[in-house]
This record gives sequence, C-alpha cells and structure tokens, in this order.
Amino acid sequence: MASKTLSFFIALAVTAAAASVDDCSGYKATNVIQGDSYLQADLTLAGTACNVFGDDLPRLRLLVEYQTDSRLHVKIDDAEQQVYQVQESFLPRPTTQNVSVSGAALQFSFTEDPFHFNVTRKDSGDVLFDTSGAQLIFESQYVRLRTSLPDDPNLYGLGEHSDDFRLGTTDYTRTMWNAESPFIPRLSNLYGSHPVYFDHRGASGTHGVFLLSSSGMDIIINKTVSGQQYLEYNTIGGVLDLYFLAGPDPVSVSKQYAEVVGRSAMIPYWTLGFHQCKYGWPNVEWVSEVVANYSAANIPLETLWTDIDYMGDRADFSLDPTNFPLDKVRDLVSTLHSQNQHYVLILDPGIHYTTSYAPFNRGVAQDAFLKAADGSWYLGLQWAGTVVWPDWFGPNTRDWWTNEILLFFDPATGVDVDGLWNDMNEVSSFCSDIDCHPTRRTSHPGEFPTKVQPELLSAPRNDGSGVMKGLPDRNLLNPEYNIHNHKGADISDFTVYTNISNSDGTYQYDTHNLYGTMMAAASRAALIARRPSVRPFVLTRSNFPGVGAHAAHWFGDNFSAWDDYRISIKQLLSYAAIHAVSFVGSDICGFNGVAQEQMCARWAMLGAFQPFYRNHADISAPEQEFYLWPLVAEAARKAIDARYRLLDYMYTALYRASSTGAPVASPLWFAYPNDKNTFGVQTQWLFGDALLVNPVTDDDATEVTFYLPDDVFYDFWTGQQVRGNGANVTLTDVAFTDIPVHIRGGSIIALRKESANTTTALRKQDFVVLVAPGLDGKAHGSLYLDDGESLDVAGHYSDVQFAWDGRVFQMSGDFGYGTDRSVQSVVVLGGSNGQNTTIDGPWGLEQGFNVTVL
Ligand SMILES: *[C@@H]1O[C@H](CO)[C@@H](O)[C@H](O)[C@H]1NC(C)=O
Ligand SMILES: *[C@@H]1O[C@H](CO)[C@@H](O)[C@H](O)[C@H]1NC(C)=O
Ligand SMILES: *[C@@H]1O[C@H](CO)[C@@H](O)[C@H](O)[C@H]1NC(C)=O
Ligand SMILES: *[C@@H]1O[C@H](CO)[C@@H](O)[C@H](O)[C@H]1NC(C)=O
Ligand SMILES: *[C@@H]1O[C@H](CO)[C@@H](O)[C@H](O)[C@H]1NC(C)=O
Ligand SMILES: *[C@@H]1O[C@H](CO)[C@@H](O)[C@H](O)[C@H]1NC(C)=O
Ligand SMILES: *[C@@H]1O[C@H](CO)[C@@H](O)[C@H](O)[C@H]1NC(C)=O
Ligand SMILES: *[C@@H]1O[C@H](CO)[C@@H](O)[C@H](O)[C@H]1NC(C)=O
Ligand SMILES: *[C@@H]1O[C@H](CO)[C@@H](O)[C@H](O)[C@H]1NC(C)=O
Ligand SMILES: CC(=O)N[C@H]1CO[C@H](CO)[C@@H](O)[C@@H]1O
Repeated sequence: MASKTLSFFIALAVTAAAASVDDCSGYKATNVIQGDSYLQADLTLAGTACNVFGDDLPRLRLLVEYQTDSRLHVKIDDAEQQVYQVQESFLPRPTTQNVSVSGAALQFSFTEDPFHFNVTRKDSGDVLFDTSGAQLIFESQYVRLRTSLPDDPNLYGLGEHSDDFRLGTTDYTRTMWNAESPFIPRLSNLYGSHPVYFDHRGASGTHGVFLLSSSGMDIIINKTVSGQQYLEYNTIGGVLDLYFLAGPDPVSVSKQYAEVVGRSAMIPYWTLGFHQCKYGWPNVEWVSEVVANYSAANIPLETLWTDIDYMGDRADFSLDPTNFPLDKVRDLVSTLHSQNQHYVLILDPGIHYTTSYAPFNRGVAQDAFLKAADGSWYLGLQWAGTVVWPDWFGPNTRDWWTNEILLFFDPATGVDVDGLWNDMNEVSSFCSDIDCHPTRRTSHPGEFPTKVQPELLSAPRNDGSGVMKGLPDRNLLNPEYNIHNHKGADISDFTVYTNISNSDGTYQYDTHNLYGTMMAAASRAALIARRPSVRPFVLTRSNFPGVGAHAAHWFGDNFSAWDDYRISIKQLLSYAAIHAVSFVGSDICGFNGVAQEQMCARWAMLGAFQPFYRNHADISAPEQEFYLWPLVAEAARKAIDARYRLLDYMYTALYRASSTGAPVASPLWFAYPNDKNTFGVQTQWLFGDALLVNPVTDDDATEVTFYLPDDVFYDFWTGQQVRGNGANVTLTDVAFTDIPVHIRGGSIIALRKESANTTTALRKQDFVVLVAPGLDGKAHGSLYLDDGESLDVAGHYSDVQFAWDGRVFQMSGDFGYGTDRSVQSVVVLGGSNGQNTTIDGPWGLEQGFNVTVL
C-alpha cells in the first residue's frame, strides 16, 4: 500500500513537471494494408499524450509509395487532413509509376508498436534511415522524427549556409527559416531553406532524403550521450512528407531530386556573360560611364544592372525623376542594346502604401495584398516606407504583378529590361519585432505602419481551417518550440508576422519559406507574358526547393573578404550539386566592405568558373569595377577570355541540368565516389564533368595545395599532362592573374576559337575541339547548340556527341540547329613528349563526321 501511494505521488510529480520529449510514447500502427506498390496504416498514440510543445495528434495516417524503382515516398499526416501541407499549386508532386515492392531499390520495413520504420537499400541490406532511436512526436506545433546514422556520416545540403560543405556531425543545427542575412555569424539560417540532404557512403553508394515541408524547423545532427549518431527533424508544423532517393551514384541522386522538385530552367545564352552592378550609383550618367569604362578597358561587359537607385522614392515601378529620368534611361537601354549588351533591374516585394501610387491602387482593386485580422491591409516597413505585401496565393495577384511589369517595362514607352532581379523577398521587413520598431532608414522616415485608413478596409481573409490549410487554434506568433532563427527571438522578427493569413486560408506561419520563390515564379510568368517566345531571366535572393525552375540565385549580401571568397565555393557546391539550382554565383569581390585588389583579382577569376558571374557591391562600399585596378583588369580580361571560349561548354552543362538534373557543378566526390580523400574537399569543384577548378584560396597567397585523384588530368592553360596520384599537389608562384584549372582525362570539350566582347559576337566564332584522353586512352564529350533565346526551341537544337577511341575522332548526334559555324580543328592532348596532335577541318556542325587522327 505504502509503495503504491509512493508511486502514485511520483506519477503526479512527473505529470506536474514540464513534460519532456523523452516522455512521449510514440504511435502504434494498425489496419495495415500492403498493396503491390504501396503500404498504408493508421497510427494512433501508443500511450498518453505528452503535449510538450502543443497537443499530440491522436490519429495519423501512414502512406508508403514505391513511386519509381529509385524513389520511395513515405508520408505521415493527420487523419483529419487539417495540418498544413505545401500547396500542390506551388510544388506539383512528382508523378508516380507505382512500381512493385519487389522491383524497387529501396525497401520500407516497420515495427507496429511502437511504430518505427527503416528504409533499406535492397541490394546491400544497408539501412539508410532508421527511426527507432526516438519516438515519433506529432503535435499541433511540433513534429519530431529522428534517424540513426552511421558514425561520422558524410552529409551535404540542408539549405543555404556558410558552414562546411560536408556538414558537421556533432552538436550541429541547421535552421530552416528564410531570413535576410547581412553580416551574420556563421552557423545561421540564410535566405534559402532546403530540407534535403545527400548521405554519401563511399563504395556503398549515395542516397538523398528530402522532407517536403515549408515549416520552420531545426535539423540537428548529433550523437547521443552513448555515442549513437543521428539526424533529427524538429519542425513547428507541417506533415512528414519524405522522399528517399536511391542513387546509388551521386549524380543519380541529383537527377532523382531534381525530378521531385523540378529541374532548373534553361537560361538565355547572354546571361552567361559578365554582369556588373552596384548599389549607390548616383545617376544614369554615372551608369553610362561604367559601361564606357569597361569598353575602354577592353573588359567585355555583357549586362549592366541597377539596384534600387533607379526608383522614385524607392518604390517599384517608378523612376527617380532627377537622377534616372525616363528619356535618359531609355537612351541608356537603347545604347546597351545597340551594343548587344543587356540591362536588368531590381524589384522588391514591398509596395508603397499610399493612394497616390497607382500600382498600389491597382493592387487594391485586385485584392492582391496580405491583410490584417480586421481586413485592413497588413502593413510593413521597407525601402519605400510603409508598404503592403503581395499575397502570392491571391487569385488575381499574379495578374496584377504581370500587369505592372507589362506597363513599366513596356519596350515602346518604358524601361526595356532583359531580366528582373527579386530582392528582399524572405520577406524582409524593417520592423524589428511585432511592435514594428523600425531598424533602417527608408525613403519616408516619418512613416510608421500603425494607422489603417478606413477606406481601405475590406473583407478579412479566411480563417485557415479546411483541408491541409493548417490546424486551427495554434499560437501562430510564438510557438513553444523555438527554432534557432538568427534574425530574432521570434519567427516574426524582421518579416511578415506569421499570424497573417494568405487568401487561400493558409498562414504565413506555414508558408513563410515559400514567399521568395513565389515572387520569383510570378516574375518569371510576367516576363513570359511580356515576351512569350523568349526565355525569361529572373534572379532571386530568397529560395526554396524547386526555385531553379523559376529563377537563378545569388548568395546574397556577403563581404569583401577572403573568407567569403572561399564560402562562395561551398555554396556553389550545395546549390548546384545538392539543391538542384544551377544558375548560381556570389557577388564577385564581395558586397559589403572594402574590396582589396589582390582578392578582387582572384575573385574575378574564381567567378568566371562559376555559373552566374556578377560583380556587385553595397552603397557603403567603394567602387569595385574590374577596370579600377590594373591587376584586377588583367585578371578579368584573362578570366573572361577563357570563360567565353568555354561558354558553350558551360551552356551545354546547364542544358544537361535543365533536361536531366545532372549538376552543372559538383564536388570531387561526385566523380570519385570511392576516394575518401575527396569527401571533405570544399575548395575545388568540377564545372560540368570535364573541368576541375583548383583556385588559390589562402589570403593573399600565391601558393595552393589541392587534391588530385588517381587519374590523368591536363592543365587547361598549357595542355600539359598531369598524372594525379590520389595525393595533394602544391603549386607555387600562382600569379594573381592565374587560376589553376585542369581538364579531366576522358573528356572532350568544344571551345570557341576566340573570345569576343559580347556573347552575340562570340556566337559568330567557330569551334576548336580539345580531346583529353583518359587512362584508357579514350574520351567523350558533347555540345548543345540552339539559338540561345527561344523559350521553346521546337526541335531546333543540336545535341552533338564527341568520341575518341585512341585513333579515330567521331562526331555524331542530333543536328536540328541550323548553323554555318564549324569545327576548325581537333586537338588531341597528351601525345608522346607532350606534343599535341592537331587535325585541321573545317567540318560543319550540321552533320557528323569521322576522322582518323593516329
Ligand atoms: C498508383 O497507385 C495509387 C494507389 O493505388 C493510385 O491511386 C494511382 O492512381 C496509381 N497511379 C498510377 C500512375 O498508376
Ligand atoms: C532497422 O534497422 C536496425 C539496424 O539499423 C535493425 O536493428 C532493426 O531491426 C530494423 N528495424 C526494422 C523495423 O526493420
Ligand atoms: C548534442 O548532444 C549532446 C549530448 O550528447 C547535447 O549536450 C547537445 O546539447 C546536443 N546538441 C544539440 C544541438 O542538440
Ligand atoms: C571612368 O573612367 C574615368 C577615367 O579613368 C574616371 O575618371 C571615372 O571616374 C570613371 N567612372 C566610373 C563611373 O567608374
Ligand atoms: C566590341 O568590339 C567591336 C569591334 O571592335 C566594337 O565595335 C564594339 O563597340 C565593342 N563592343 C563593346 C560593348 O565594347
Ligand atoms: C497577430 O498578432 C498580433 C499581436 O498579438 C495582433 O495584434 C494581430 O491582430 C494578429 N493578427 C492576426 C491577423 O491575427
Ligand atoms: C596543346 O594544346 C593546348 C590547348 O589548345 C595548348 O594550350 C598548348 O599550348 C598546346 N601545346 C603545344 C605543345 O602546342
Ligand atoms: C590535402 O591538404 C589538405 C590541407 O590543405 C588536407 O586537409 C588534406 O587532408 C590533404 N589531403 C591529403 C590526401 O593529403
Ligand atoms: C563514323 O564511324 C562510326 C563507327 O565506325 C559509324 O557508325 C558512323 O556511321 C561513321 N559516321 C560517319 C559520319 O561516317
Ligand atoms: C561577413 C559577412 O557578412 N559574410 C556573409 C557573406 O555572405 C554569406 C552568404 O550569404 C554569409 O554567410 C556571410 O556571413
């Protein structure tokens, strides 16, 4: 009796103490139905609710689908279907082929009570995912799922960050919450949330795991006290919608992931040219001088950009009448276009809140903006002053946005831009907290978004209940589980408050991470409406899985420092190889701070071997155009000369990414997956599959140590053969106008014979084909050609294949693109005593040919 009483009191004490996640008893599976290509079950709470960060949901559903032979879908959602799920209108779900369980590369197994599951690679029996280490928790505002992992795993991905490319394995947290991030510390959430990781297990293969969720979350990689390695999702909402991608090789995982979220859109050819931008250019005359100075310095400038300086009072769709008057801006654009150069302008999401501003009034008429609880326009603070925010889920919002773009960028009467740049779309508000303490000066310093004008009141939004729109009765401002958002203690700090609803009844709490990508998608749609046959170009800062199908991405507001130069490589690797976003790059020479000459020279070269190549700086930073220093100008001329000769090789790699999902750039381990020395390499990268870039990375150094796998390479600049030995190589005396680049043996590259000062002029150049024989004496490669600008090339493209068998060079393939350009010569590298063997053509590019070389 006494002991019973005692345990009764202990039980009471436990209940009284704050519940802990360790008390949760998980779920049990019942009503299991196993089909040929699927499995489903009901999951009910296995014990009493623990209600740690909200209420445990009593009834869940499990659905397992063998979608393709390499993709397994595991979804756990609520039986009531109330919990928010990412809208299919935003991310259409991949089509399923319903393969039979026995034919699939990945197998699902589970225990019923408590419910745990494993995902196993069928061939080898390797357990890829094993949730038995902790109970599943599924609460109204907290979901936890943990998988055990092998010790010290090779994990990559998990969104935008400036940490190591190979992710930390102990005490490491990646937070998914899009936020503006200048001057931020490392180990923080940045502009893009991508809950996908690749797990590379050397010779046992590579697989990917994607959690389709836009909820704020912390993903923790750590070891338990007893040393068990794990990865754990801790979300503040949403469902568990997991896609397992079997690989087994790394490139296949990239392709399988791109198939789920959407492959990157093909870019216009001209966007591969060199771009210059700066925030703070005072007027249109100054901007014209930049163009003239590039010409005078003989540095090819393809595209000029203007930041918010062009706007009247920092409002979208307006020009500063004094410094950027319409007639002068139109003259500038005509001059650029007459020189085959291009022009891109910025647009921010915040729309100035004033009835004297037509874009606002037209948006009101279309009910296009987010609303507060009482139906008034929800106000924030941005460059323009008090602003409203487009509600991208509104039925008329895209039409309104398209119309504004058609009006302002009308080629006949407005600014005839060639592309658009979407910034501040995390979304970034200058309200630091929910009392809206302004943090930055705007063009209307007196404005403060507290007053609502009664005439603007309209019907409030839906309340968020309904199928997959979000559970009712949640604390949408302060969830109990506090993710590690670096921007502030609350998830609403510096952004649209998370209790604001969208017009479809969902809440910013659930859709915050989608905002930027939705803006980019709307901008892309507007550009297509403006020029239906022309490939659009949009650059976005904020991003989410699938963004590549709509826009390019740059890595945001970095710093003019060597460390940020190095970070740009890791970010390239994450985006291009893991996140399926191809057209990416950093602000060359750094955005904030003072660019230093040697660093800028190195960065001019580094950027030339990354997909998106733009020099950009902040208003507070001094000018950093390449022509300003002799050393940087020389580096830029050399870098651009090489880049342009290689432009069709790069274009081909981008075409592969857009048509197959193969990465445009990747880490060494993608090509040498069994070589452990490559797993942590993050200062070298493969551009396409033939070029290995090994830049000098130490501050002000002229020496570099880099890794060469056991393979044959050729110095890109000299053609000299270099035998890699699976060891580091050190190069000394690498000038600030040099960047070590190697061609991988086994590759064939088509280069333009000479560079040119615009990509238009470049397209008039013929080709030279370089053959770099592999260890087996053979090589292959390809060249994709089209007109460089049609949205639908309608069969008018050539996909040319090159092969070298050690004796005969063969060109074959599809030749749908009519061209009078030709292959002028074929150069085979690596002959005896370092000699090349050159065979002169020309051979046309409208049919195949064979030539016996040796
Ligand atoms: C796959 O199976 C599911 C469940 O049986 C079914 O609803 C769906 O239509 C099937 N899809 C295809 C493409 O066969
Ligand atoms: C999952 O894998 C582990 C080994 O990692 C094994 O001990 C366990 O039995 C497996 N569970 C299921 C449900 O297959
Ligand atoms: C990692 O685990 C250790 C205990 O093994 C713990 O002290 C630490 O807080 C954990 N880190 C995170 C981010 O969960
Ligand atoms: C362009 O070059 C001239 C001559 O070197 C220089 O005076 C001027 O400041 C430069 N202008 C800009 C905008 O860089
Ligand atoms: C490119 O070079 C051509 C020929 O030298 C010249 O006419 C043209 O103005 C140059 N274009 C630019 C943008 O510098
Ligand atoms: C959001 O929360 C704030 C602070 O509690 C409140 O003033 C506002 O009315 C709420 N907005 C909505 C749309 O519920
Ligand atoms: C071999 O060809 C490469 C690439 O065109 C060139 O850089 C190199 O100078 C050539 N080598 C010799 C010895 O001609
Ligand atoms: C190559 O050098 C780097 C440091 O520069 C080092 O971390 C790495 O372990 C070395 N790799 C090999 C295979 O020696
Ligand atoms: C080149 O050689 C291959 C293999 O012998 C042959 O199949 C092909 O038809 C030849 N192509 C041309 C254009 O002669
Ligand atoms: C010093 C600084 O602000 N560096 C930032 C440069 O950009 C990267 C990527 O956005 C950030 O992670 C750095 O913190």
